[in-house]
Amino acid sequence: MNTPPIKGLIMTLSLGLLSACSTQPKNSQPEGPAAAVQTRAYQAVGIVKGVDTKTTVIEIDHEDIPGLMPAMQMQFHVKDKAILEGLATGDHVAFTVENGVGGMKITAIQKK
Ligand SMILES: [Cu+2]
Repeated sequence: MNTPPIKGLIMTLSLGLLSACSTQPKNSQPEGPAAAVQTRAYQAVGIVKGVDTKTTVIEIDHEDIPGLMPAMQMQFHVKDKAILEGLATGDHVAFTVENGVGGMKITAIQKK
């Protein structure tokens, strides 16, 4: 009786499949729904160019915001009207801007 070398062949195939499955994913970024709703916050500085407390919009001449945009003068929406209290044109400010679903929003402003 001859034993065909089939057992050895199966062993080899199984080992091959195992090593293929043990490859680790390299990606550490959030994926799927987590990435879709992710909101990033950025710290920025600038000079107030105008405050509109009725529409909760503030215009700021801001410096470069790494990862978000270069220096420019633009209008931002704020998360809450209270954030604009006590601010006036010409104020030097440090602020936090969140970029997420629905666009950018300032969540905090401190006078410098
Ligand atoms: Cu800008």
